[in-house]
Amino acid sequence: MRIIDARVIVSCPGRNFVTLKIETESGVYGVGDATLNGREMAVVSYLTEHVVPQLIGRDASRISDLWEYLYKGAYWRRGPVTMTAIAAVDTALWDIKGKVAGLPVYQLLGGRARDGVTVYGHANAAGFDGLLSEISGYADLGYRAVRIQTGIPGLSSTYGVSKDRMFYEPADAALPTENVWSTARYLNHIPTVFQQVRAEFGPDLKLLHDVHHRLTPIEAARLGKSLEPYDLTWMEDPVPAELQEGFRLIRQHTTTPIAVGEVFNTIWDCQQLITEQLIDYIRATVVHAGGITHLRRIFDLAALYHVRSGSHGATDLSPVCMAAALHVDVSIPNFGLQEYMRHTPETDEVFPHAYHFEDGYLFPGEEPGLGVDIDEEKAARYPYRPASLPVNRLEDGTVHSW
Ligand code: KDG
Ligand code: MG
Repeated sequence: MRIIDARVIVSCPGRNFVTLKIETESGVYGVGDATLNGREMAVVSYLTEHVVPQLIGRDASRISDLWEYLYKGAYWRRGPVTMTAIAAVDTALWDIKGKVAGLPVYQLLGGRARDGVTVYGHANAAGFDGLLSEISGYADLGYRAVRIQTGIPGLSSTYGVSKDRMFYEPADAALPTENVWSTARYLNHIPTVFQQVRAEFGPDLKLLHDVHHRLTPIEAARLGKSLEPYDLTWMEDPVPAELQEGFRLIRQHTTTPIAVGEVFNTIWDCQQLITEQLIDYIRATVVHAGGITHLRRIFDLAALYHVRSGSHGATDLSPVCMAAALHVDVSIPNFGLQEYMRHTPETDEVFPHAYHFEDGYLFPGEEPGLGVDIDEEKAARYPYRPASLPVNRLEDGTVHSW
């Protein structure tokens, strides 16, 4: 089954998405997400200039071989641009394999290991009253897990607090906007928020929080310790994770579970974190970690060390990535949680999909392949708009992690 065409489609139905569509001689085609928020066109160029020409004429059924060919064959390994491009090819090939087999991809990955995929939503508001009503809204929809982000007194904006009530979109301008950050204000405020939320909602609702790479290990240790009474499901990205051994320090001080991985591209980014049991949830994704093939390798390693999955599912990961993630989630033994930030109606219209939400769970659907498509005619109505993620500075002007 030869590949006869591969096309990169860029569209902005509410936000930018890059999609790879691979067509075979039999007429069966597959889709893969290639979106790298704020750096979309770098992946478009990598795919169109370097990858697509190498795909034409190859056998679409040889998923592992093509993965190795693109990874080892480039000589330059790893990195978000390369791995997002490889992920798009890999995802599209799994979609094709499922369609050819007449089976949903999760069946090819071993079948269901659970009935539904437990998801968490994003409750956020600048102030406490708004936050309570957001959390109640999610609980009413059936969510069992909610991520809590809130404004910090003294800071005009912070990560995770939306301007739009329903859809959080941090890539808010063509060139980066700038935020101001204070670790001291943050560390003093956050435990008071969780104390009130836990008191209000009782012990059963799973509560999560994203630190978004802003602390040092000892600061993260203090935060984790101060949050222990409120029983968080996880504290996410407490520190920038280039220094994997830095997590040892956090671990020595707190039992608050740790989740990390949304910016990881390969198993080498988390090998030490997993094998030294320095984390509890690995949040790598299909689109940024080399596709279904490589993500499964990461989750398999994690399973040996009692680390569970907790995949990233922000709105900048397209419905194609979400569909692929759900086939993985439903089939692996060590599934933990799946993030589910809802897409805008325009996005859902451009990407019709079989997955659906019910009572706190997502279900991948039973269509052959991934059960997701791109409507190219509709996609063409939404041209690309440059958008960048913000940059963060401390109050004295020093550039800080965002
Ligand atoms: O593109 C960056 C976003 O996906 C990221 O900021 C969202 O941290 C995030 C999350 O956990 O969803
Ligand atoms: Mg995050």
